[in-house]
Amino acid sequence: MPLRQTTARELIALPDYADEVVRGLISRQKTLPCKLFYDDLGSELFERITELPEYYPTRTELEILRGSSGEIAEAAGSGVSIVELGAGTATKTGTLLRAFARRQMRVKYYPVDISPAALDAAEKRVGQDCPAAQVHPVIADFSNGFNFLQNISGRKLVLYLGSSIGNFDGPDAIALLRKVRQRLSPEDALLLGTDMVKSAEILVPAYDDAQGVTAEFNKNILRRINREFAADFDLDSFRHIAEWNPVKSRMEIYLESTRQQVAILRTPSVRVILAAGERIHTENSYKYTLPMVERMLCVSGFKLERTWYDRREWFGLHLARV
Ligand code: AVI
Repeated sequence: MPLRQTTARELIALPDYADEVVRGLISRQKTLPCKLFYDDLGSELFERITELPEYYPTRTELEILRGSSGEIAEAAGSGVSIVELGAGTATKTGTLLRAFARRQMRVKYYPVDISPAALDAAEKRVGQDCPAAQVHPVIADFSNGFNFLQNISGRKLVLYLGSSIGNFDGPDAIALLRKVRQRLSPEDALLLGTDMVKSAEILVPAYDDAQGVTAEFNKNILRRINREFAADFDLDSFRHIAEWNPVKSRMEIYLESTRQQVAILRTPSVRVILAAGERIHTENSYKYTLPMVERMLCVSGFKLERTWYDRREWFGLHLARV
């Protein structure tokens, strides 16, 4: 956490994303990094999103896992340890772990997350869903790399589920996958979940639900900025926007100012001037075709081996090797 000197005597600790936040808010197209969604309330709101009728990705991926875990375990090979990046509370992993437990004597499961509370919940859940699995939680922040993969011995299957990769722009997604690739050996594999391209009639409601949970999730980023940067954003003066961009193949999420307004950040001192209708871009969620997935994996040093879909082909689980 960098320290900023505000007066000769006073030192204030700023979060390490402070520069990114300030740069984003004073740019011509204002932006905020979507990783800031996930404070305690944001993580709770995201859990609620995954249960909404309009938000199909979570239950669709689970449908694939329920139908294809046996085949996935067979294709991954024998004697593998399962490492789940961004495991959260491990809601979807039980089915897959049980399929591995049927094939091999021991299943080691390494849920990796930045949140110790989520890892505690993951350990409890897996204890119930697959008592045969040995759980080894790993607290890690991916922005510091994937060194922890080196400390896990033997064959590995790395899971990156939920289309979390879709929240990274192309070059950042490739950089992340390359870093994972560098820590893997030829006998290891990656299971990547991606949300597939589909009609705007399905996509837009998934990111702008009738109950307004996603709107609340989006606005919570300003609540966090208010708390962490002593700011005074008026949440009621912003509107949640979710748009499908077919050219960039992504859902784009914004907060649109409903009036001309000035928000002040006090630490560090920044004035944010917003015109009526001006937007803060808070998130992209990329949707893929199979050639897009193949290319992303290939450029990152992986080779796509096999894909499993749900019955509507809305979501894909891709097994890739180095
Ligand atoms: C975490 N991530 C894959 C979600 C998505 O669908 O892009 C985040 C999300 N944002 C709004 N709704 C869900």
